Amino acid sequence: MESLLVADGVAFMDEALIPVWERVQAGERLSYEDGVGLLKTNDIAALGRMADHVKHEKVGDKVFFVINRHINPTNVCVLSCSFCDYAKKLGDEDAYEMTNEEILDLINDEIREVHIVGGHHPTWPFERYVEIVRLIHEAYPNTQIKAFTAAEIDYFHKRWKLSDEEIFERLRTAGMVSMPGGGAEVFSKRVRNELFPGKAGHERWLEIHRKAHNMGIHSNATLLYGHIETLEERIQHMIYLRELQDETGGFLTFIPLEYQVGDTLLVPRHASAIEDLRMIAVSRLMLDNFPHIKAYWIMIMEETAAISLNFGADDIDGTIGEEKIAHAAKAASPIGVARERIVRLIRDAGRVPVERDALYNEVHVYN
Ligand code: V47
Repeated sequence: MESLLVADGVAFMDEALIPVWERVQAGERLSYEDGVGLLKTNDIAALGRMADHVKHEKVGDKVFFVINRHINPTNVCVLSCSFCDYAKKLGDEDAYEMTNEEILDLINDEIREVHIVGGHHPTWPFERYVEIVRLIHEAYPNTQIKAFTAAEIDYFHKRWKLSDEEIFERLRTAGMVSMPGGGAEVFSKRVRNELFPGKAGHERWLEIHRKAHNMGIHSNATLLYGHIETLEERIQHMIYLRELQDETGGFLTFIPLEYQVGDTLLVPRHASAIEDLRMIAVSRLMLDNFPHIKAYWIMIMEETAAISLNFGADDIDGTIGEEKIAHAAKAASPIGVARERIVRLIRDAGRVPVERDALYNEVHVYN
């Protein structure tokens, strides 16, 4: 096939992308059909260039990262989601519950953001979750706390008969500043029935984020891909998010999460690097109202994350520390990296590293 040169130096192998590129350049919103078409194209180079154009319009050459630490206080969980290797039942040999000392031992003055998610513990009172936030906040008042997914908030609501607003108010008073984007999985009743029937469905996930945004609490959003979901379901998921973002403007970043096969083996192998790049690029193009797209290096590996910085991603998460969820599912990435390694990775991609805080305030630009 011959390549066709068009404006802004994008060479197209797939001519069907040219009208989409025209709309992207005009700043027009892409449709559901556009999104599905983009996920099906083999013209990955043109897809990347289009997404990079949008990324550049939003933040220029900047790529953000944060000095952070993931804390997963317990893996004990009442749910049995069939994609999850992390959750254990009370009494299982490898079930754990961290003590206050163990939690504080993971943090130091340098950590700017703590990311807390864990299991839906059957017997921990809600107060234990609040206590974890308060404990960290009191010991490290300058460290921002991003805590508990919408799935956990829904569990607290059902288990302890608290309103979502009261849950948020108590967590915020204890020191929580924002919410992570987990627990969304795929916004599809079909996928939910098959993989995570006990967990909050998409209407509830969106409702919880809407309420958080209405209370001034920013949050992230995710999509778990590379298992049994269809391409159409991925795009529908992005459109639900785009609609809520139109309404509230409360989302900070979108993170496509590559399913880690581990022992759950929903599919024989994890998504390819090309598929990971495609997801980053398509989400940058579809989610025109999301400020940031994050390449989560823990799940797609550092090499693919580095390439994704030229495929629409403008954030690479952070140093992480000791992540447990993806590593329980045998993620091959290191459990944490140093600041210097992230700065170098971003520079090698030809971008400008910007250290940020949990709310994307710029802390230091590495010119
Ligand atoms: O919701 C569980 C996922 C999520 C597997 O907001 C799995 O900045 C892949 O949400 N393979 C938690 N994924 C992680 C998460 C997250 C990560 C990084 C940054 C942010 C953010 C949020 O992990 C869960 C679930 O979707 N998960 N099992 C698995 N086998």
